[in-house]
Amino acid sequence: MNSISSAVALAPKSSAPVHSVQWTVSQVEALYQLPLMDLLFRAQQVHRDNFDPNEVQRSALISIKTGGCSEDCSYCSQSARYKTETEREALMQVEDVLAAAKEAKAKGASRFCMGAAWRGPKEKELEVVTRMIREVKALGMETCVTLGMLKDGQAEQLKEAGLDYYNHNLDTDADFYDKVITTHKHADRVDTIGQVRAAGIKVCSGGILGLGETRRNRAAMVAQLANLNPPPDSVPINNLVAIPGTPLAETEKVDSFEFVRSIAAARITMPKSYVRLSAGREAMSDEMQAMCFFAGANSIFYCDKLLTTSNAGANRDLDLFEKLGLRAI
Ligand code: SAM
Ligand code: DTB
Ligand code: SF4
Repeated sequence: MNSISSAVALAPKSSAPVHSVQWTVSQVEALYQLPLMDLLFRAQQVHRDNFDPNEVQRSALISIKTGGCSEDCSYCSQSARYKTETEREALMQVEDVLAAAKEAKAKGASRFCMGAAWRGPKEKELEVVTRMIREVKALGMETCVTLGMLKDGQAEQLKEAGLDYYNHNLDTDADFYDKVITTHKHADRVDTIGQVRAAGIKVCSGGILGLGETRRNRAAMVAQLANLNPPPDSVPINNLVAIPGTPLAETEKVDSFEFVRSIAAARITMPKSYVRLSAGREAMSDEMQAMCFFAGANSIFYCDKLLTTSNAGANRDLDLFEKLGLRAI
C-alpha cells in the first residue's frame, strides 16, 4: 500500500446518524506523518471535491471591547492578569462599530466579526451587541461575534438579532487545556458551542498552534474539532502571536511545515468547513501562505488589525491574491 492509500484506509468509520464521522487521534496523527507531498495532494483533492480551489473568503475583525478580561489564557494580551501593552477600553458605541463595518464592506469583506474580551457577556452588554448585529446585518454583511461563554437563553437572543456565526475556539487539545487556561474548562467551550448550534447559529471554532503543544496534542485538537457533531462551519487556525508580558511570550515557534500540515489535517478531516488561515499571517511569507491555501485554507481575516495586534494589510493580501490568481469573496 502506498502512503496515500494507507491514509485513505485510515479514514474514519461512519455510522448513523449521518454526521457522526469520528476521527481517532491516531488517525489524524497518521495524516501528519505522511510525506508532505502526499498529504498536500490528498488535502487538495478533498478541497477540490468540496470548494472552488481558487476562491478565498474574507472576514473583517474588530475588537468591540478590549482588555481587562478575567480569564487567564496564557497567550492573550487582553487578560487582566498579565502586564501587556494592551490597555483596557470600554465597550464601543454602536455607531462606531457600524462605521467600521461600512469601511470593511467597502474594502471587500463579506463578514464582519466582532470580538469582546469577556469571560462571557452580561445581559446589558448582550443587549448592546444585539444592536450592533442588527445594524451590521442591515448593511448586507454576514455577522459573527465572539463574546466568550454563553448562559442559557443568550444564544437565542443573538439568533433573534440575526447573528450568522458565533466564534468560540476549542483552542487546544482537551488534555493540554489546563496547561494554558485554568479559569474555564475545555468542556465549557464544548457546552457553549452546543448552545450556539442548538439556537441555529453557525459555529466558527478552531484553535491556536505554538502554545508549546506536541504534535499529538495538535492531532487531538483537530480530531476534537472534526468530531463535533457536525464539525464547525468555519475553522480558524491561528499561529500564536507572541505577546510580551504573557506566559507564552518566549514559546518556541511552530515549524512552518508543521503549521501547513495542520491546515491539511483540518481540511481532510473537515471537508465541508471553511478553514481560515488566521492570526500569525503577518509574519508568514507569501510562499508559506500559498502553501496553506494549497493545503486547503480558504478563508482569511482581512483587515489591518486583528484584535490587539496587526495583521497582513489588505493591500498585501490583494497583491498576493493577484499573484496566485485567487478570487477574493
Ligand atoms: N474572549 C473570547 C474567547 O476567548 O472566546 C473572545 C475573544 S478571544 C481573543 C478569541 C480567540 O483569539 C481565542 O480563542 C484565541 O484562539 C485567539 N487568540 C487570542 N490571542 C491570540 C494570540 N496571541 N495569538 C493567536 N491567537 C490568539
Ligand atoms: C480567531 O480564531 N482568531 C481571531 C478571532 N478568532 C477572534 C483573534 C486573533 C487574535 C490575535 C491576537 C490579537 O490581535 O490580540
Ligand atoms: Fe479573555 Fe478571550 Fe483573551 Fe481568554 S482569549 S483572556 S477569554 S479575551
